[in-house]
Amino acid sequence: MEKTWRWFGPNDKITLDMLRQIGVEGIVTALHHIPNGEVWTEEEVNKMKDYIESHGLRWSVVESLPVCESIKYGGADRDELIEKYKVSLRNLGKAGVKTICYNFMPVLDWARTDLDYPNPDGTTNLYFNMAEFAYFDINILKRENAEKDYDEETLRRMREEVAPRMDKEGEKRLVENIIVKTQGFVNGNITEDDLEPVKKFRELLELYKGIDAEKLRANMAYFLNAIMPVCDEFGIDMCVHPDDPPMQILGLPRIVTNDEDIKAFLDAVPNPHNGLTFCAGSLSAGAHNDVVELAKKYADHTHFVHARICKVQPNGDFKESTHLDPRLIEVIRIFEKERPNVAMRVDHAPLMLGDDKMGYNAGYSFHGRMLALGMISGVMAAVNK
Ligand code: DNO
Repeated sequence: MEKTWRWFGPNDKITLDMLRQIGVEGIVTALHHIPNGEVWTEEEVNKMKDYIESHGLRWSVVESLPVCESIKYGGADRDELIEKYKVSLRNLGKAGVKTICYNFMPVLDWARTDLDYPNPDGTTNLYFNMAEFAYFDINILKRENAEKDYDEETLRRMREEVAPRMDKEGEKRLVENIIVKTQGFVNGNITEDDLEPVKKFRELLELYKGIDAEKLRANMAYFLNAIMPVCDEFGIDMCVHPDDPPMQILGLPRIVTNDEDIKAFLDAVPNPHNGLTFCAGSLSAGAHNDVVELAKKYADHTHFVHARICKVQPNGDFKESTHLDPRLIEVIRIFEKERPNVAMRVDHAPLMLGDDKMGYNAGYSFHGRMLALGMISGVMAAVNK
């Protein structure tokens, strides 16, 4: 696979020159300065492409070309927004940037409750605590009937373990982690500049009243059918990112969570350009998924690989595991054999050796990811020998 790296543009503290020194071959990035829904012009696309190429690298993958909420819930302006999306795709296609990662998660992209959970060795990791998430949903967001979405044990942990240690600071931290810090930099709906993130978040949830999984699926197929002619013309591969975590949350439908879901969106729009970002990390965050089996089954439909993996506890909490987890080694073996030309990037690595002082985007440390890339590169060399 091509060794790529998610880089956040010329303002990223990690420079392209640094990346060349650590064995990165291709860049995964987006035009983060362009607001969601606006066209990526030829000029802006070429500017980014030229910048990357002037540093001896190539722009391998767009992550993400964001799909506006209105396309997801089927708003009145969705056709207009899809037309703009097609123009952006054409401009990328003309520039030769032909792998496009996107997601179809309503309102919230990925979710974590803790961004610096301490490990015994002194590094820190991302963590998802189900009981803290329930606390956010029930006590902070105050979503109607939210209790019904959690099992007894989670509610007990919430009452007995989370609530007694929560104070204003703790609640603020949960809000920041769940709907601000993990979202803003991925072109999410909420940024650090929003003064009332919870209020804004509630308004966003309202947009999905009456949208169930079936409607969301139909809207995804509508979107894909509309853009496939452009993908056919330019040879563009669309690859949807699985929902992270792969389950219904906050009363929102989620439709890329498991084997049946993946089969359903592939069957709904049977075109080789309609494919998957195989994010082993997102899929493994649900105990129902066997990532190795899924990798075998969907390798042919995968256009981009995210190398990371999670360990789920019996209570539903999950943590990012080491990049040398045996399941991830198997996943790498499968893709090296079946899809040797797809792009792969390491994802969500620990904070280590001073990373914590650098203000990197959550999950996107330098030293942690460099170590992970070293590990994955070693695995690739070994499985190919
Ligand atoms: C988080 C990322 C996601 C991903 C998008 C793709 O770290 O994996 O934000 O980029 O869901 O659209």
